[in-house]
Amino acid sequence: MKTFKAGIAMPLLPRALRALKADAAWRRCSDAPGADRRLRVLVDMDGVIADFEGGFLRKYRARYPREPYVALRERRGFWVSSQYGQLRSDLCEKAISIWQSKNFFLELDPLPGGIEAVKEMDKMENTDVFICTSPIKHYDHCPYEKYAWIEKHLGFDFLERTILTRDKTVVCGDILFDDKPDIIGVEPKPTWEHVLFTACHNKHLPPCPTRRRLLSWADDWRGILASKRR
Ligand code: UMP
Ligand code: MG
Repeated sequence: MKTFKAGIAMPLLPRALRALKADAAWRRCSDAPGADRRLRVLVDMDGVIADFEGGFLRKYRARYPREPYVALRERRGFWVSSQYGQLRSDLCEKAISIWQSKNFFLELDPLPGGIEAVKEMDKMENTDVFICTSPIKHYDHCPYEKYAWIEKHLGFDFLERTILTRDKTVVCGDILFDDKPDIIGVEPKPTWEHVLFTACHNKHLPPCPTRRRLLSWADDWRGILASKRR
């Protein structure tokens, strides 16, 4: 019979606990009705818990102090690079150079209330929270820095709950809090309800009767979660 020293068995314990939680999360996917139905919440990173727009503008103005820029109140459309390209064609590449730089993603400030909300959600019963974020294709720094940012602000254990994908439609969940107005991909009918998180670039969009908004983390995100449990 095999015997294990305590030092070998101990690291297996957190893994076993994680496996149990993963199994519970799977049961949610099977749409089990009743009390043990778990809610899976997907939370976007840039523009929802990390201040991409503010971080971009600060670093763009520091690197290109003589170039024109778009104030946050003038931002329109999800793509920063497109609006800068419309301002002057060469500014599109200059904008892109900012988020391709080392430390750009790592040094983003958290958006007000976002970290606290995610931590609170994560402690709720029957709730599985995942960070679901799209890295840029210029991968020198971004994927590493996204993981590092999550570890720094949410803790090492949250890396277990981190999804990096360019296509969020293939991820299965109940709710996706995301600031991008049009989330499209290969799956025409994603399982999640997209709740549009208000950002400088989307706040001027006309109200859409079929889509809920979360104005900020001070808004009623708890009510949105509760509505999905009913
Ligand atoms: N992004 C661009 N171009 C832009 C604005 C943003 O490539 O003009 C990138 C930065 C982020 C990603 O990596 O898009 C946004 O990711 P989500 O927040 O949608 O996950
Ligand atoms: Mg976003």
